[in-house]
Amino acid sequence: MGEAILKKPLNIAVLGSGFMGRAHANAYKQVGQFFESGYQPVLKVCYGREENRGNLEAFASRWGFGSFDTNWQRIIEREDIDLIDVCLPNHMHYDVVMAAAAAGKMIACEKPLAMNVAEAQEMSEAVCRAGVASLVWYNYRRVPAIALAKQIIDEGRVGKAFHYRATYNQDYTISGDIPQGGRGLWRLDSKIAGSGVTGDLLAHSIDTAEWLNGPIRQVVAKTETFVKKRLHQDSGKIQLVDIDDACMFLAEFENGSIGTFESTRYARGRKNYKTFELNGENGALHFDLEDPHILEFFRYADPETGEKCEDHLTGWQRIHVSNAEHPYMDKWWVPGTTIGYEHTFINTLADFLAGLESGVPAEPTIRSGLRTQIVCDAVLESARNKGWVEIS
Ligand code: SOE
Repeated sequence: MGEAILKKPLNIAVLGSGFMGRAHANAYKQVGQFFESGYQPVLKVCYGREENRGNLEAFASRWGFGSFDTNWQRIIEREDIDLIDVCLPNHMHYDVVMAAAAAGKMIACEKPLAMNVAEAQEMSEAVCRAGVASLVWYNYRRVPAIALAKQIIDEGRVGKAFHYRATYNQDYTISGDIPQGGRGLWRLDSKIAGSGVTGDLLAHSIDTAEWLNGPIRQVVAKTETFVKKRLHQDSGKIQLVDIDDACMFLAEFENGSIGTFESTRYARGRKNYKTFELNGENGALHFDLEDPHILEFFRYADPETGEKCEDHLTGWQRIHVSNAEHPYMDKWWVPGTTIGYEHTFINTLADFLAGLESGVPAEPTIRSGLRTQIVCDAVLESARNKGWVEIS
């Protein structure tokens, strides 16, 4: 006979019951099964709009929430809630984060953090003032292969960086018959989303790039909107589309390397094609999210001795990132087996909980996540003004 160790409950409110609401709810339910933590997330309440009450009720019961509510302000006022998780359309992030910080709640917010830098700056200040723990869900940092790339860079195996090349391409908006606005398609409405692919997809690429290769110093961008008018699901009218359907930009990094970034929702055949390649003096790395367990590494020189590898052995190594030695993988299955998209959220949450215990916050917090918003806004400004924009 023995007694189970009781963990400290962490009472969660998930605001939003769409794609991200599901991904996060799953993470809260799974994390304690696979990672050691003194905290046990408890799905207390979820929020959705009154118009979606039916869906919300079904969502609450499927994921085992204690209750649901169609009033998010009331949820934030609840004393029994520790953490507000924001899985709402982008135009709501500011109001919710400001209210949650004022109420002294921990906050986990989906990306992009805000509609623009001005909002993100205020949100960051509010969170700092309140002294609450926070997180922005840049989940791709927790793809084991991307975390391994970070480790390899930190070990000096890539060396002085010359080129960074990123893509994030999808193809789901090519048809002009797809409406804008409403559930699932609010990403096409600039009043709700803030921007198109820049905030939605390039924000991920920028977060990964700055994490791996350091800060971006300046950018020059070109955006395009291919379908200029679409039926709006809310108004029932044909309305102008003013999000960026595609965006490409050049970047100069503070470490002297130069980069290209490409993102579109019109790359026929591409579903969630997020890639990067980093070419350095000692080696190179390549990653493609459509093949998420593989990290390609080109080993040219030993970082310690600076000596070139033997000529007949140089070449790309295809690392199947599934060994217990690889980031996060000791928490999952046996070597050679794989994990999926949903696990990136579980890994992220595990880091957040570990940060609560150690006092060293998991990155990015809302404060450091502001950085990606700054770069996104610089990219959009550059596209508008057709010139380089420096990032302070
Ligand atoms: C858009 O289609 C989207 O769902 C993004 O909003 C997510 O952040 C991305 O990871 C997958 O694509």
